[in-house]
Amino acid sequence: MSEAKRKIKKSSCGGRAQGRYAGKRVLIVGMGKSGVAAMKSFSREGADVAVYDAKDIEWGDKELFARIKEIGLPAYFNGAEPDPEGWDCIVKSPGVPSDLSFIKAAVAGGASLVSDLDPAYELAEGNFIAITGTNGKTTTTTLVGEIYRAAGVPFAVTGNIGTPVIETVEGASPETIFVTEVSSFQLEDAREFRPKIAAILNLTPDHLDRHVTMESYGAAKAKVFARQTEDDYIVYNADDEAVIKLVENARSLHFPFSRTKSLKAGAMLKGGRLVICDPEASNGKREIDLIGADELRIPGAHNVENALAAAAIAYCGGICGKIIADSLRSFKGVEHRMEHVATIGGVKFVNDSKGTNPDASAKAIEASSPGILLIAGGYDKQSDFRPFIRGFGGKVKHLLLMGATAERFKEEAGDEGFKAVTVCKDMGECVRLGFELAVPGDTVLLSPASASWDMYSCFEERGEHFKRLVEELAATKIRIEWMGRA
Ligand code: UMA
Repeated sequence: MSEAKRKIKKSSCGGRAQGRYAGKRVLIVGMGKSGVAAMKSFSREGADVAVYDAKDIEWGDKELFARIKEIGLPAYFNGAEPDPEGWDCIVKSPGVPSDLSFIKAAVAGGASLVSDLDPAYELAEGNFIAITGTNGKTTTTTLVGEIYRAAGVPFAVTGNIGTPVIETVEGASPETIFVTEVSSFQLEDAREFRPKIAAILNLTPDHLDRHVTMESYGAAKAKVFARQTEDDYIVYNADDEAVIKLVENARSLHFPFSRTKSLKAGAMLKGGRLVICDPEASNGKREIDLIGADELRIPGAHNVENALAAAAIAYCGGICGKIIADSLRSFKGVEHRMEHVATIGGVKFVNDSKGTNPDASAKAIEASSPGILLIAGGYDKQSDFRPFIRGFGGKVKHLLLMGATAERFKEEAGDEGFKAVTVCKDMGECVRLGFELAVPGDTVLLSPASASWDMYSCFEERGEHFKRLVEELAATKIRIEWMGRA
């Protein structure tokens, strides 16, 4: 593809629909990060805003409640249901399911239903890169952000990664690139969202408690490219059959990546090196050699895939090979993803709290050496743990389980003949027991294969708790050793 074509052009229409919501009756559903950001943004746009949350915000978040009262917004909290009549738009937070009765009734009455993705896209100056898939989203999004930082392009890393998209669009310029992590929950309600570059990293069962079937989970993910045209790019994993099938009918320019195949065009591994092939490169550089896979500082085969995806995205965005290569070489990974916390008495402690489904945790095991004391379990998304347990391949010595999935996890481990299992009352007991059972050279790995929402508000809080417990353990060990010497 030509250099000129690869460059992400300035947005031709600036904010695509500023003023669209002025005077409209908008109900914001969910007062978490996304809802609060949407409330501010829609109020600024001149919409007639009301807010809803199932929780008791008056007592749960006094500061937020006081602010809502101060602005004078109609508020429905703690079981109060809004009248479904008369809304122009329902802005639903990603964690809220669509089948709440008042939402269904409002939509039946003519209200449009959106996540924060469409309004953010409509209000934004600049262009979007959207990265989705079951796993690897956060690592790939962060890495793409680092590449744009190195290239000196104005950018914002945003979305499911932790900052609501609608919060980042204010103050952006037509040159801004929004490097956006998008979840199936956000995409489900997308109608207008059209990223210049969309990427699908992989597709394995997750969130089936919400989407019910793999088909509807895949259909939600497919919305990332549904509005794209032949001027846009779809970057996708050519090693993943489910992804290949999903993107078959995408109208955008296909630019795949692969760890195992040789591709005519795309990012791939060639003789242990990451390369980009582009037979149509206008500057004659058909093959760009980036770096050796052994130069990556993020461990595991899955991270080679994430690096290839990031390289492919950045190449489609017009970034030169040298900047891509340097960024890949220096990238150290993200917090809560295979994060080395400490080594105590020869036992490594690794925080992979971002392992929120069995497939993500399988990758953590693949990237670790044998001798794993695995801390797992959490919120129940109805995932089947049996294939995950079958994949331990002799590397896991003991399973320490906590949370809502603990008992089912134990049962499914038993079905697979894995008996070294202890159900613990909380994370503290898991960490203590893991250390007791470990010998020097082993790894105590927190990779729960489950979401955190039964015991924590988010996976970050779970990871922070694990890190604090490990630090306390290290301090106790030092104290005991010191007393022993004294
Ligand atoms: N609520 C209701 N009724 C319900 C369910 C929830 O009123 O039936 C209320 C809750 O009481 C709470 C609010 O909704 O006050 C929470 O909304 P939310 O769950 O959408 O959370 P936010 O704080 O807005 O965070 C969301 C994403 N959360 C989810 O998708 C569950 C965050 O992704 C994201 O970082 C943030 O928007 C900014 O974009 C987190 C996540 O876990 C990381 N994502 C899932 C994942 O990665 O697997 C998809």
